Parts: sequence; structure tokens; C-alpha cells
Amino acid sequence: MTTSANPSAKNSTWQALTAHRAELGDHHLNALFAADPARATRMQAEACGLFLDYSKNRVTADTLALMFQLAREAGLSERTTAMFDGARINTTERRAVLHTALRRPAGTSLTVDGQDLMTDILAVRERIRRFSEQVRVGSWLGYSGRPITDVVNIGIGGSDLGPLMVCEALKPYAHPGLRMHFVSNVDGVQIDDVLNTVNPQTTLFIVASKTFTTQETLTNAHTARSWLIDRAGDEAAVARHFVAVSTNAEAVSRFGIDTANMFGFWDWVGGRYSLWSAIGLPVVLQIGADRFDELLAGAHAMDEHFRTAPLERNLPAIMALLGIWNIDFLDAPTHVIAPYHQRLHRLPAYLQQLDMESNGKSVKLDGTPVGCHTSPVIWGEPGINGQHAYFQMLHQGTRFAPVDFIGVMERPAHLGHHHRVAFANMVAQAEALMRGKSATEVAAEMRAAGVVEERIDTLIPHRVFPGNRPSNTLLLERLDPFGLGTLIALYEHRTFVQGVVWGVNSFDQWGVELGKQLAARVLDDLAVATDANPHDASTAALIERYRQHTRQVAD
Ligand code: G6Q
Repeated sequence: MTTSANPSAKNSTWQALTAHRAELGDHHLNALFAADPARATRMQAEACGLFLDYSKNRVTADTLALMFQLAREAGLSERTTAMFDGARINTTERRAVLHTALRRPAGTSLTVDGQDLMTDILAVRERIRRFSEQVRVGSWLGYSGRPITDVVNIGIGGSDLGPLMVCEALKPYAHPGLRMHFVSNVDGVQIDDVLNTVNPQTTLFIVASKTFTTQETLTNAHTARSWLIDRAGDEAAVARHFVAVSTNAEAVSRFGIDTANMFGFWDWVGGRYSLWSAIGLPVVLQIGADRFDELLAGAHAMDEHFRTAPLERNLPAIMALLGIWNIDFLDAPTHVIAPYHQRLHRLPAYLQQLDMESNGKSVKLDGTPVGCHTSPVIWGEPGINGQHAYFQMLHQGTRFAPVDFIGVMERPAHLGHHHRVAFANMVAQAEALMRGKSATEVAAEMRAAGVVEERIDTLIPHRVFPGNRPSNTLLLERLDPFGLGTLIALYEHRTFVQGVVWGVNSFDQWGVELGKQLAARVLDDLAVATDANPHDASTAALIERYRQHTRQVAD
């Protein structure tokens, strides 16, 4: 594995970029801004209510031209068409990748393998609409005849992060009488906490699992099912309190959920791209089907922008290519997502999965080594909290991490001055990371504050900021369903573009599959010692320690 760009494995544009990077050296962003007064206005793009300022990246017009060329040579346009048209671009799983079809409006058609997918998509959408309306108006009744007050989504990974993130983001649109809960962790704590707060007579469980074989989800679902039956005193209660979202009708039925209460989706919807499918059921329950349609419409608007806008004005492509520049030519190992809006607090975790599971790959589609770095470590927290925690490293650490600052323009009707403080902080941080602070500035500042010369000399190295640290500033007009749809789809396509340039399959996840397989084996070994699954000495000792502990507790 190479540790940085490996020109020998790459085409001439990649090599030109490597040479261009060497030429640029550590040329400071301050100098780039000073040399070009129009830089800020030239390096911005806008679409679907999203505004992007990317001028604080360590790039010139030449860098961008080369990056666009790289994307063209990677066949971005052809790959995009192939994805939208339903070609089986997920080659290792022989699947099409059609989350974009899920947000197409009614009245359009999409024929894949001679079948119009929109008929099935719209049929499920309609069933979800009818079911969610019943729950929301209180006509879907629990076993004792009372309406639903609490919804518990049991799922993990792609069957959890998307609906959870969206439900948090769109709380102002929430039905006032429905509380949403999400259970993903299998440690027992999360399900226990939820079950201790809800009433069995008024709680609806959604078991969300594409495969319906995921150990964590099924363990939690079985616990919830037993809890309900114990309290209802009748297994028939399951039909009023459990629905499933899955592609696996047989397993749903084996679990004991009537498939009449199952909402399906299809193998061409990847888990981390599934919130637009029936996996979005918690969102529909929370905000209603009309609002959910607005979320889909926002994503569809971004799909259209991505599909049709020239690269030079294409938001997802620009962000993707800047990301590759930072990762492969400037050696940035990580990338920070810093939303300046509390309701986006789960966005970094959501994007972490989207990016790292999609592009955390070392081989290309043809199985050969990718020859450069791919997905960076994606991390972050709401930016304002980050400023009082990890931003120290961003400003003065030995490694740099590019940042996406995400702001929402609309001021809330209530406490609008808070919005101004948050916005000011966001802009100030991006400026500080870019500008830095020189020794001269530090000395002048301390002198003005009356600090003695000797102390100034000691403190200068600690108070200097190198600057030249890149960031994007992304401004969303308002955090409503449409706006959120555009934002999520923007990042989906950004991930896609990077995958195309690197030549990897962004839509499989063999690493996740491995975890699922190994855990099942170890689980057997924790119960009974056998020689069936040989382990290394460390793993074997940990398993044995657990078994001994369990025996002691039982004794
Ligand atoms: C997503 C991944 C993974 C998946 C979970 C849950 O792209 O494949 O996060 O969503 O492992 O899988 P199930 O939905 O099948 O339970």
C-alpha cells in the first residue's frame, strides 16, 4: 500500500497533478487571496438552495482544471449515466445502484431489465402513506384499543443512521403526539432504557433490516417481542405492534411478523443509501408523507443538478475533487464535518458511514490495488462544541484536517441572536484556519496588552498559528425537508464521484460482512468450547476469560 499519491500507477493527468502540487509547494492561501481579488467570487457555486464557498482550499485555477480533467478521464459522465439508468455498477454483488430512483416523482418511469421500477416504488410509497396516516391520526390501535404514542425503530447501520439523523434534523416538523426512539446497540442497555419508558399498549416497533439476518437487530427485536407478549398476555398483539421493513419476506414471516405488515424494498438499494426507501418509515411517521415527499423532492433536485450541471458548477463534483486533492496530493488523512446547527448533530456520524463504508476500499473494480489513498477518516461533531474541544488540533496540530463548515441561513423566529453568534463563530473559524497568525501579529497583540518583552519571546512559538488550512463553507438556505434532502444527496454524489475517480466499488461492504460472520462464530464459542473454530492465542484467551467469568457469575 502506498502512503501517498503513486504517480507510477496513475495516468498522465495524475502525474501532472503531482508535479503541480510540487510546484505549488506550501504556497500560502493568504498569498493566493492577495494575488487574486476575485478569488472568493470565482471559487463559489450554488444549486438547489445550497451555496458553496470553496475558495479557502489550497488550489488555483490550474489545480481545478486538472482535477476536472481527472474526473472526465475517469469516465465520470458515463458512470453517472450508468448509475441513474440502473446498470449493475455494483459488480461484486451484481446489483444496480438505484437509490436515485426512490426519489423520482410520480408520473415518471424508469425501465430496468424491461420492468418499470416506478410502479413498485410508488406502490410501497402509497402503502407507507396509508399506514403512517392511520398511526398519525390515531386510528391504528394497539392491542387494548389505544392509539400509538411511541415508535421504536430497531435497526443498525444503514437501517438506523439515516432515519435517526433525519428525525433529529426535522424535529420542528414532528407530530406532537408521537415520540420516536431508535435502538441499534445490542448491549441490552439501549433496548432496556427504551422499554422502561414506553407503554406496551401504545408502542409500535419497526424492525428495520434489509437482510433480516442481522444479529444485533434480531436480538433486540426478539427482546421487544417477548416484552410485548409478556405484557399483552397474547401473541396476537404482535400484529398490532410490530411492522417490518425488509427485502426478506421469508425471514420476516419466520420472525412472526405478518408480511401484510411488512414494507419492502429492493436489492438495488444499498443499506447506507436506504433512507429514501421504506427504511425512512420512522421519518414518514414523524413528519408525515407529504413532508417526506418534500425530502425526496430535495434529493431529486440535487440528482438533477448533479446529472446535468457542468463539472465547473457541479457542487458534488467540486467537493469530491477538492477532497481527492486534499487526500492524495496534500496528504490529509482525515476530513472534518462541522455542522453549526444542533439539529444536524447526527450528520457527521451519518456521513462517516456514507463515506467510509463506500470508499474505504483498497482495490479497484478490476481487483487491482487502487494505488493511492481513498476514503479519509470522516469525523466531527456540531462545530460550535468542536471549537471547545478538537479545534485546537485543527489550528495548531502537526497534521491538518480539511473541514466542511455547514451553516443554515434561516434565522429561527425565536432567539435569532443565538443564530448570529453561531454563524459568527463558524465564519471566524474558517478564516482563522486559513489566515493563521504570524509571530509579528502575536507580538504586537501581546505588546498592546502590556506583556513584557521577555515573556513575549517565550510565548510566541505557542501562540503562532500556521494557517493555510483548507475548508469548505456550505450554506443551506433552511433546514426543512427539501433542504435536508438536497444536502444528503449532495454528499451521496460527492462520495460517488470520489469512488469513480479512484475506480473503486462504492456500493459493496465486504468489511461489514466479515464482522457479521466472525461475531456469529465467536458467539458459538462463548457458549461452548469446541475446536471447530481455531482462534489466535489472544482471541482464544479473551473468549476463555469471558467463559470463566460467566461460570463464576452462575456459581
Ligand atoms: C450499509 C451496510 C450496513 C447495514 C447494516 C444493517 O450499507 O450494509 O450498515 O445497513 O449492517 O444491515 P441490515 O439492514 O441487513 O440489518
